[in-house]
Amino acid sequence: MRPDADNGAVLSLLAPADFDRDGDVDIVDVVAFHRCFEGPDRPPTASPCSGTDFDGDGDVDLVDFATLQACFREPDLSSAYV
Ligand SMILES: [Ca+2]
Ligand SMILES: [Ca+2]
Repeated sequence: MRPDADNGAVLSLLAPADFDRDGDVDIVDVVAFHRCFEGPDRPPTASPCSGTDFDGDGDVDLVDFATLQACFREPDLSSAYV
């Protein structure tokens, strides 16, 4: 799904895992997440990592990955996170 005036509300719901803001959650977003993945109780050292700590506990671990995984779809398909 691509940004346009008709689907702007849907895109705002996809935003948490759509790191490249192209309207889907695909392998490109997984690669962006992976750069920040450090495991439990270890803050990300890569940059930029804003938005990868989905549960807000200061790390990027498997709990955060579970959220990403729930949103993952093929390229150009909207996320299940709606
Ligand atoms: Ca994306
Ligand atoms: Ca986290």
